[in-house]
Amino acid sequence: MMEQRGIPKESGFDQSIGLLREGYMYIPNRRHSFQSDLFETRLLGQKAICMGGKEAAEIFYDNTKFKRSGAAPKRVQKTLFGENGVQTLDGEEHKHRKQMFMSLMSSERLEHLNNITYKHLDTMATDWEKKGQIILYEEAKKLMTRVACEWAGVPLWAKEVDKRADDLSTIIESSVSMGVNYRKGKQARNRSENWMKDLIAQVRNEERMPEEGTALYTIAWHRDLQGDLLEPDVAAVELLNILRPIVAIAIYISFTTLAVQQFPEQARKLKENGSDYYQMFVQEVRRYYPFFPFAGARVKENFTWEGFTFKKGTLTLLDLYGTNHDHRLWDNPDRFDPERFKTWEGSPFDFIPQGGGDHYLGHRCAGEWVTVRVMKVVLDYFVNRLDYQVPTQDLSFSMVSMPSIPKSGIKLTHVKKV
Ligand code: HEM
Ligand code: MYR
Repeated sequence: MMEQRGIPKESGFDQSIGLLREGYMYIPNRRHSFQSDLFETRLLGQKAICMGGKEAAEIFYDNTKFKRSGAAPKRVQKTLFGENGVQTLDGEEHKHRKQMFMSLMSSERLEHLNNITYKHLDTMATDWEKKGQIILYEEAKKLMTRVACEWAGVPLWAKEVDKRADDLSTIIESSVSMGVNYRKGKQARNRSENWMKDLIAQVRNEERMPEEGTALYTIAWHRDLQGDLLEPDVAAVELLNILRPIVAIAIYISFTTLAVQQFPEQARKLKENGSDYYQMFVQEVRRYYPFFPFAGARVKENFTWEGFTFKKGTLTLLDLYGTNHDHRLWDNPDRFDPERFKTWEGSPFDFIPQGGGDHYLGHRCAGEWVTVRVMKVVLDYFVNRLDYQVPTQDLSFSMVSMPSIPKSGIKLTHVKKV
């Protein structure tokens, strides 16, 4: 019989405060001090397992071992995810719903996204030339709101852009918050869901005819395994599962520009080397900077791994940030080095900024290709089509508040198209 080892246990009644206090480093700090890829603690008033590393990721994305129903805290559903969306599904129902998302990610649709992103960026850059200073994160939110809506087939009036961008980014920024910010996040979600519900109803009543292949069309007409259309509030949550995270790319746009500023030697190679370097640079931005801290699931059935027993129902968090910075997987993980991706073997379990495993069969982010594509278009534009200056400012970012956003929002001056 295999020896049953105990999981290292964190003492204390509940560590939710510790998690909020240490943010992205909460799991990595304890993996380090326990010298263990997994440990037990208490979070949100219950026993929880935290784990990280390539082998842990492989286990976490094994659908026979973990499930998602009941995993996401209600608070996170009321703001970030929405209720009853793809994130909460399991089994055949999940596979079917996920296929709906992945059908939006064809190479033609990604090429279209590329062109839309370039078009809106070029229009906004003309406007930036007239301003003394811009705050890149604020501009990127508006850019990505325009891109998201056009790509998804969602109509957007020019006068609406600021309000919609504000709501969509408030949902993201308030995903881990309390008090007044949490309430603002919930209100922003409610307004956004109502906006989506109206559009879905218009499509179903044939008052509106979005182009086939767009998210609005696909989600409005999607049928579940029983052959029924999605409930209107679920369809609204899923359409927001497209719009909201596209707007979240504004954070990666800010980090990409920060990387160009912080790592001039690596950025110079963008001009010297070919398009592969853009891909590697963007991958390194996603690996290096903190964004999504961890993913959550529940143990589906009792099982034993590495001598540790995982009990049915236990909340389990997978350390995304820490796995991307695991020194056993990455040489000098705290060095920004795009060239490490030249020799990266492409494992679905070691580079997991947007989750791991398989896009179709598991919960790995449906929008990973969208994210990379948009980041590359914007990076190319900033390096080859724009001149700008970065005035003295606080370019730091928090390793505690989630999601982390560069503190100054990245101020740029003297923006000029070249
Ligand atoms: C799921 C991160 C952008 C759509 C996820 C997950 C993470 C993630 C960590 C969960 C993985 C898991 O639970 O195992 C990010 C980050 C983004 C981003 C950091 C950067 C902006 C996008 C975009 C889209 C998108 C652009 C859509 C166009 C989704 C969907 C899911 C998801 C639909 C749920 C997948 C499922 O449950 O099967 N994302 N994402 N995300 N993401 Fe993203
Ligand atoms: C998205 O909008 O889906 C992508 C970006 C959201 C980033 C939010 C990061 C903090 C969320 C932590 C919640 C973890 C719940 C298990």
